[in-house]
Amino acid sequence: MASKSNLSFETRAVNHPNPLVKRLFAIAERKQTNIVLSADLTTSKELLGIADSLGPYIAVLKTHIDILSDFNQDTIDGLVALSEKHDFLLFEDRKYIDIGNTVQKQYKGGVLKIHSWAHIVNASILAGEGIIQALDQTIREAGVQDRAILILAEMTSKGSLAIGEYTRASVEIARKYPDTVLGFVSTRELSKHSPNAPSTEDFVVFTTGVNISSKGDALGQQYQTPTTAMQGGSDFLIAGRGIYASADPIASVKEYQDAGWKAYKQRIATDKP
Ligand code: 5BU
Repeated sequence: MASKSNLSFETRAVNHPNPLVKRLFAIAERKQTNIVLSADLTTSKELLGIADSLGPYIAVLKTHIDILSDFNQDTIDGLVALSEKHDFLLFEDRKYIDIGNTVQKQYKGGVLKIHSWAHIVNASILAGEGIIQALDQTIREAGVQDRAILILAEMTSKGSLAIGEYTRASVEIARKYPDTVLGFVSTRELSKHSPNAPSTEDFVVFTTGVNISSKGDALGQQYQTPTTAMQGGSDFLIAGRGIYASADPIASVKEYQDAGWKAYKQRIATDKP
């Protein structure tokens, strides 16, 4: 069994081969937070405003850059400056899903130039391994140390077909790209009971659909709490409306930060491999 979730981020950082994961774990320990803010705001002013005010409490800022009505280079410059100011990584939730050749163009180019600023992107393996090969190649060609991929292995929406064989194949493909695939977007730890797992394997689990006070929304979203997500082997908790749409986003982000960190501390104190 290759579960690393009973170990502290600090210990995992020491042994982890990926420099971006080392940096992510170091940020989490330094700021005592495993919160990923899903900042689904639709103007640059709102996005940069929330990133600045909540930046001190988060490890990663997750964007949907294509929902901005006024996207421009200043938006990117602002995000990069805030990620340095507050010490968080940028994750563009682009969910690439196409043939490798197209995805390379979408990742590197267009108006969004996602590779130039997002530390982390995610992709579905519905189209096969070529998509991961394409993103991996782009990252290697650029020769940078701080770009990586999450495979979208499960989804939180009702009726999601990202289950079963699709999820198993996500893990198998991730294993082939240890330098650039840092883990999964999934509702729980996936590789723990896998018979093929090498003992050094340490995928990072990002979990969406985290909300303290709601069970879901009217369009199929399904939530779990920070505590249940952490008990299921999640490492980083992605929360959006539960934080930014609350009456007091700073109080809310602190509440999520406390809940996530407490559950993390409990897990490393009690969980056994
Ligand atoms: P919410 O406001 O906390 O419901 O936002 C959830 C965010 O996570 C939103 O940006 C979604 O696009 C994203 N998401 C998700 O909700 N479920 C998934 O399975 C994946 C992403 Br992958």
